[in-house]
Amino acid sequence: MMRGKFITMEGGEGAGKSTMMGRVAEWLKTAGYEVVTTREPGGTVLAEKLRNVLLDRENNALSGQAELLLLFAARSQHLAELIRPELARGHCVLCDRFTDATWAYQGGGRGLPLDDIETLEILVHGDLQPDLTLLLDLPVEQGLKRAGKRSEADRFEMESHPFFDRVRAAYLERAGASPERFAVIDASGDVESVWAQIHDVLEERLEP
Ligand code: Z5A
Repeated sequence: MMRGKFITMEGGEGAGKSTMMGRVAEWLKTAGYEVVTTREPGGTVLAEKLRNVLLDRENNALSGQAELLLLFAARSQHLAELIRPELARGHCVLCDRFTDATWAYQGGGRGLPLDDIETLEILVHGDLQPDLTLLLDLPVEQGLKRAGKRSEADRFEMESHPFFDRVRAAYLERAGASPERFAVIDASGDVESVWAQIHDVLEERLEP
C-alpha cells in the first residue's frame, strides 16, 4: 500500500493553525482521505507528558539544548507510535507543527546551532518529510494580539517580540528554500479569507 499523505501546519503565535485544522481535516475527508489529526509537541500519551514539561512556565531553568532534545524525544515517540504507523496504513496525517517549528523556534528564536538541529532531524526522521506544509504567516504584533486574548501564557508565549520576529523570519526562510513543499498563506485577514487561500492550495496540490 502507498504511504498516506503527511501534511503539517505551521506559523507563529495566534496565526490560526488550530482554527484551520478542523476545516482542513473536513476538506480532506470529503476528498476521500482517511484523516488522523495530531500535534507537536505531543500526539501520544508520552509525548504529551513531554509537552507539559516544555510548556510549563515554572521550568525556566530548562536549557536550550535540553529543550531541543526533549522536542526531538517527543517527536521520535510520536513518529514511532502514531505518525509512521498511520502513514503506513495509507492514512493522511495532519499535524499541528513539526520539525519546521524547531528550525523556527529553537534555530531562529533561540539561536541554537543549526547543525545540531540538522543532526537530530536526520537521526529522528531523515527519510520522512511532510508532503505539504501550510505556513500561516502574519505580522508578529497581530498574532500576539490574537493569542493574548486567551488564558495564561505558557513558557514560549512569555518570549519577547524580537524572539517572535526571528521565528517568523526563520519560517519564511525555510519556506523560500523549499517552495515545492511549502505554501505560504497570508493569515492576516479574516477567517474566511485565510480559509479561501488554504482551500485553493489543497485543490491545487492534493489529488483526491
Ligand atoms: N514549539 C517549539 O518551540 N518547537 C517545536 O519544535 C514545536 C513547538 C513543535 C506549542 O505550540 C509551543 O511549542 C509553541 C511553539 C513551541 N509555542 N508558541 N508560541 P502550539 O501550537 O500548541 O501553541 P501556539 O503556537 O501557541 O498555538 P496558538 O497560539 O494557539 O496558535 P494558533 O493555533 O495558530 O491560533 P488559533 O488558536 O487558531 O487562534 C488564536 C486566536 O486567534 C483565537 O482566539 C482565534 O479565534 C483567533 N483567530 C484565528 N484566526 C483568526 C483570523 N483569521 N482572524 C481573527 N482572529 C483569528
